[in-house]
Amino acid sequence: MWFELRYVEMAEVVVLLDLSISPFGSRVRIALAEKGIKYEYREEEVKDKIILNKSSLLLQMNPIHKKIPVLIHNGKPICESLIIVQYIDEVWNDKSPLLPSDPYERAQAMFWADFVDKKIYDCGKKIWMNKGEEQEPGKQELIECLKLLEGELGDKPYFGGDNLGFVDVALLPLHCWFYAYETCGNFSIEVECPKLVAWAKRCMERESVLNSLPNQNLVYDYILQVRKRTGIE
Ligand SMILES: N[C@@H](CCC(=O)N[C@@H](CS)C(=O)NCC(=O)O)C(=O)O
Ligand SMILES: *[C@@H]1O[C@H](CO)[C@@H](O)[C@H](O)[C@H]1NC(C)=O
Ligand SMILES: *[C@@H]1O[C@H](CO)[C@@H](O)[C@H](O)[C@H]1NC(C)=O
Repeated sequence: MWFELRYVEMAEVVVLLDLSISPFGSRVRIALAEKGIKYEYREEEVKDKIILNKSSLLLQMNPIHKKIPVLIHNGKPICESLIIVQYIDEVWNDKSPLLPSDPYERAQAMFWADFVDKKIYDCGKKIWMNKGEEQEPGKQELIECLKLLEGELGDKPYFGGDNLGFVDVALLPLHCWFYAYETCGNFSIEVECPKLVAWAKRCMERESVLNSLPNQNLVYDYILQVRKRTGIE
C-alpha cells in the first residue's frame, strides 16, 4: 500500500501547450529546462502562417484567456507565463531556484519581470507595426526601457545574481525579437545597450536557454508576414 501511494505521488505528468515562436511560451520552456523537468510538448496549430487554430484542449484548459502557454500538471492547468514560472519554481524547489527567498528581493524580481511584461513587447510592436518616422517613439521608448533594465543588471552576470533568475527568464525570450526590431527599425540595440546584449549572449551559452528559444530569423519571418498582411510592407 505504502509503495503504491508513493508511486502515485511521484508520477508527475507535465504537459505544455505552446507555440514555438512565443516569447511567453519560451519563458516556461527555459524554466522547465533549468529545473530538468521532463514534459510533453504540444505545439498549437497555426494557419496562414500567423493565426492560431486553437485546440479544444487549449480552450478547455484556458477558457478565460484562450492563450498559450498553458502548463498542465497532473491534469490541472496553470495559465499566464510568469505565474507558470513561479509555480514551477515553487513545486520543483529542490534545484536551481529562480525567485529569491528573501521577501524584499522576491518583490524586486517580480517588479522587474512585471516591468518587462508591461513595456518591452509593446514598445517592439510600436516599431514593427509602423514604418519610417512613425517608428521613432517606439524606438526611443524601447531603448529607455532597456537602459533601465541594464541599470538593474549592473555588473552582475545575471539579473538573478550569480545564477539565472526570474527576471532573466522573463526577459530572455524578448531578446530573440531584437533582430526583428533592429531590422524593421534600422537601428542597433547593441550600440545603445552593450551590457544588456552581452548579458543575452552569456545566457545563450546555457543549453537550457539556447534550446528553449526560437531562432531570430523565424521571429523576423513571422513579423514580416504580419507586416505584409496588414499592408505595412
Ligand atoms: N500574458 C500572457 C500572454 C500570452 C500570449 O499573448 N499568448 C499568445 C501567443 S504569443 C496567444 O496565445 N495568443 C492567442 C490569442 O491572443 O488569441 C502570458 O504571459 O502568458
Ligand atoms: C483547425 O483545427 C480543427 C481541429 O482542431 C480542424 O478540424 C480544422 O481543419 C483546422 N482548421 C484549419 C484551417 O487548419
Ligand atoms: C539606416 O540608417 C543609416 C544610418 O544609421 C542610414 O545611413 C540609412 O540610410 C538608413 N536606411 C534606411 C533604409 O532608412
